Amino acid sequence: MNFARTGNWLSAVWQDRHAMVAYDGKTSGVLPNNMYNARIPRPRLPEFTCLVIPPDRAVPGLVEDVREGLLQPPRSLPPKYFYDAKGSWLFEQICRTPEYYLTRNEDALLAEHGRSIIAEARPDQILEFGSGNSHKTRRLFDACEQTATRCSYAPFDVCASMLEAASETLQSDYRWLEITPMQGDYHAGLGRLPPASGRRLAVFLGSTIGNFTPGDALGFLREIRSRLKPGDYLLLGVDRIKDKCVIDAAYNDGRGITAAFNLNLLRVLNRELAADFNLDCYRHRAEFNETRERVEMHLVCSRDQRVQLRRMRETIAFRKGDEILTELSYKYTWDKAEKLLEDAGFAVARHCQPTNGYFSLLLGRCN
Ligand code: SAH
Ligand code: AVI
Repeated sequence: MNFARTGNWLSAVWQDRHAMVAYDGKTSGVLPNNMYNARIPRPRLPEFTCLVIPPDRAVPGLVEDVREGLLQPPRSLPPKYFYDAKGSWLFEQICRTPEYYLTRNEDALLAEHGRSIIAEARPDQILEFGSGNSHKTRRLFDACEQTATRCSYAPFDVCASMLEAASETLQSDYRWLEITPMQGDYHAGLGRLPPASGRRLAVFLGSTIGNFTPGDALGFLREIRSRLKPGDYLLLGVDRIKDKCVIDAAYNDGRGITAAFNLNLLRVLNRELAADFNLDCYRHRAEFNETRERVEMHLVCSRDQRVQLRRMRETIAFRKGDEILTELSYKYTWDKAEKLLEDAGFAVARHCQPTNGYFSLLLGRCN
């Protein structure tokens, strides 16, 4: 696959979307599928500004993470830096690729079981971690409408532009929904989230839990549990172990969108650290490691090069073949997914999967 070619068309599409975003007066590239309708002027929607959630404990920032992870081998960076406005938009495009089965399978499960999930949890508030464009969460709002459940929605994400645009779009479709977008880093603790009265349904979709190591995943779900009370619920989406070819294809889509998403990390470093990564010198590599039950995603340097990080007054000497580990994406068995939820202090109330067994949607109850 020639990334230079696919990268060009993706950049053109991204710029075109942003021209329309400016036209619409919005701040992010989150627009509906039928993009070209966005050229038709629409009545102004209410505008949202994120509530910024301060860190509850110190977490390294980009400079510390780069100092710790990138300056010497083995090189790695945490995946949260993927999600600037462009990275969030690229992730949306990944979700639409035919190879990325995760989104379609989870969405189908939510469509099928959303109503019974809402009927059981009867939430006063849906609190979603890593909410992104909140697209699949619509299945829960639809179920709320069908069951006359009136709840509020608190999406929590690191990407403010995505949160604000998603909130505006949601509000236009669900006028009754009280939305409070919250911007912050969930690794920095949940202690500063605004308290909620009534029943809570915490939601963590997309198998984003797979981007945590199993130990960190358990720690994070326990932290969520500690913010909930008996009678509250957690809805968790988990990707399952399956044929390696299916997983490898999902992380190496034919149009090079995952490659562009991965490479965008270097663009973030160029912008934030006044660095001079030449994106043409790196290629995307992602493969399912069957022994470790995880996809390992890398950027591979294709020739010797020196990179300046001017804001940090550092230089990195890369050799041809050097790799940066950019993401791990753990996959679970049916049993391991349940054990994770139980070990975190939830009782498994429901566990749904499609007939192909590709994905798990688990509802955990706080007893
Ligand atoms: N839930 C959506 C999006 C998944 S992509 C879906 O299933 O499609 C992962 C999301 O988590 C992104 O929106 C990203 O911005 C967010 N995210 C990643 N790291 C984060 C962090 N440390 N704190 C808060 N949000 C984070
Ligand atoms: C957000 N997360 C669950 C995605 C995943 O599948 O690990 C991110 C992603 N990386 C490459 N493609 C999608």
